[in-house]
Amino acid sequence: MQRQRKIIHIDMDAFFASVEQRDHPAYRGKPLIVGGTPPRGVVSTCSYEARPYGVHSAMPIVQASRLCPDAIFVTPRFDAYRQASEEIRAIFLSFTSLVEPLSLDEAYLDVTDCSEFRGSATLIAKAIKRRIHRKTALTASAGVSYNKFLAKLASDMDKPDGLYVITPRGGADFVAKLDIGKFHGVGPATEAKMHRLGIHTGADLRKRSLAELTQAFGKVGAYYFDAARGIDHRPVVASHERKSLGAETTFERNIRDAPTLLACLERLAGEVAQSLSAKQLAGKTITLKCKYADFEQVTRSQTFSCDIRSASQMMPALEHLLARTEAGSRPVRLLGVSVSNLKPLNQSGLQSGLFG
Ligand code: TTP
Ligand code: MG
Repeated sequence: MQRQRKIIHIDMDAFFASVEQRDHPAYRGKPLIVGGTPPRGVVSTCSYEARPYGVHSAMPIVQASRLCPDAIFVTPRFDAYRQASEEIRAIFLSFTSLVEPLSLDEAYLDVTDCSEFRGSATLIAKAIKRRIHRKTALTASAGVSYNKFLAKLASDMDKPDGLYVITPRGGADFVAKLDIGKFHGVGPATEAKMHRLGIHTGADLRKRSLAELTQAFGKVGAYYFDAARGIDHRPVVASHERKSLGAETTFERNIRDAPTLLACLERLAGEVAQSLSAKQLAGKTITLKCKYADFEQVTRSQTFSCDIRSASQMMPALEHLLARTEAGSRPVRLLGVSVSNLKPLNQSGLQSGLFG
């Protein structure tokens, strides 16, 4: 029997906006919106004072200013956010090396083997929150549970400045009441499909057999089957252990024309670059995966001596790799891009990334 794990998920509160309010006392206690500039800019995030107006991330700035005309609008200062992110990461690493960052403001920690506070994950989470506040003057919310799926949901339960624990006893009940859209990996498309199948909550999901779920969702069906029971075996993968980072897409219809394939690669490269940056990693090897309409799959890789971090670095290589497949003459159903040979970006890497 596998040992019960102790997982903490930490997520900073209104991260970009909180940094701005910390650094500009005039913004404190006011609706503050951080984002791009109109007409095309979108909201990165907003302070909690702006949330009752219905403003949220990814909303066009134009719409946010209609909802909350009195808000203060500022553009992001990524250097400041990156610095705060490095400070919180150092705090995580002072408790355990098993830290998996998801973005600048969010990480999973596996504290199963932490001896501090007699191994109490709840007390460790409190201590982390306290240290974060002392070091950065920012608040974080923590979720504590026995797997990643539940720890992440828990951190959202008591925001801002929250601490919420889902115990092994409480896990199944918590999941039963959960909206299906809140399950890890269920995006809008899968949510709609679940609804069509009559699955609206965790309790509905639990009534479905493994066979039914695998038939409807393929391999991830097994993940949903476990998740409905509060089970999630995904390990916390420390960023230095991560082998590769990738993104892929399956087309609704098979694609033959090169411009469409290249446009798709550009989008995937952008996604991979974004996750590399969020996790502060760089890689040396780039791999293109191509699955033809008949499901035969090939991969083509190229290794560089310099670090790969940006989509503009990836694109020439991907174009070259695509030319080494039969894409175009054979219809393609799936394309994937991944970067491997990863290593953490250090401070100097970040600097050259900003100015280079
Ligand atoms: P989140 O943790 O999703 O949001 P948040 O920290 O602002 O608020 P919450 O208290 O609800 O956690 O994202 C972290 C930061 O990432 C956020 O401050 C800004 C940035 N971000 C974007 O730039 N665009 C987006 O669409 C999202 C979701 C976040
Ligand atoms: Mg956050």
